[in-house]
Amino acid sequence: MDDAIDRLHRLIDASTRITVVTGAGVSAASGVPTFRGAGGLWRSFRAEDLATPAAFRRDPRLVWEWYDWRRGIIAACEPNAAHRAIAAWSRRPGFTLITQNVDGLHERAGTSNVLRYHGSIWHLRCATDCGQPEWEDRRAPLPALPPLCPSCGGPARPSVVWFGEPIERAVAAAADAASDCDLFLSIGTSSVVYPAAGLLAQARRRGATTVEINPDATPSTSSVDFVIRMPAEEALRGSS
Ligand code: BJW
Ligand code: ZN
Repeated sequence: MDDAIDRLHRLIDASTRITVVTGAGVSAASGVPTFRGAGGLWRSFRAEDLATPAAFRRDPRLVWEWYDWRRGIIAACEPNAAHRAIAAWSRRPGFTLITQNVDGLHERAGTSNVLRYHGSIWHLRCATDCGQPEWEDRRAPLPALPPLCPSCGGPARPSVVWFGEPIERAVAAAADAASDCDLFLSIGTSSVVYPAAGLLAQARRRGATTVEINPDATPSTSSVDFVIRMPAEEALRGSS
């Protein structure tokens, strides 16, 4: 496995345009539960059942209880060695991080050029789209659920991307552009949620060398150039 890590370091040194996609596995060692797999149960709910506009319409308080609970966990977490290594890479010109994570740990590790593909759990927006721009609220727990829009007094929602919702146009366009790169790393994601999962194949079609870092196999495993079958925080420890 040391050979694979050496190979990764050589590739990073030799590449100008590097794009990284991360998922929940990158934050696992920080104590943030993943969505799927062992230990990935979100309070016995499936993400597919709560992270939807229909679930919010049906029971906004239940959905908010889930987010408030997660905000409380994340607030007590610190970035780990994987976040720090990616932050160090981000100081190179030509580097882009596309994260599916809403936890903000990459930003807290000092990463620049972060595309928050699925939004941010620390940002809220009006559920009725009254025109109020999204706002930041880092209180955990929130004093009342659901929190209210400061403009219209209607319910607010987390500014995240739920199933069936589009990726924010500018973010999707920037991620699409970043898939045109020399080296594309997929780290800590199950690669089952689209369109994020499609970025790797797109990068490969455009000629990128592709690498997966994940302790488990994913649907992308068979199509990458090589795999580092390890937890990200171990594979990237001391990497810069
Ligand atoms: C470690 C580790 C360690 C553990 N180190 N690794 C094409 C085909 C099929 C379906 C679709 C398709 N296109 C669209 C769809 C529908 C849908 C979809 O993909 N469904 C699939 C589930 C089948 N996609 C959508 O609906 C998307 N929107 C869309 O397509 O809109 C189209 C549209 C266009 C125009 C108008 C209207 C609509 C939106 C998807 C939004 C996903 N949202 C969530 C919730 C975000 C907010 C929140 O956090 O609550 O995003 S769901 C959830 O899954 C979250 C994650 O970002 C996302 C991905 O999960 P991730 O990060 O990969 O985590 P896990 O838990 O799955 O995996 C963890 C991995 O880590 C595992 O592999 C472990 O092995 C590994 N690991 N420890 C490294 N230490
Ligand atoms: Zn409003």
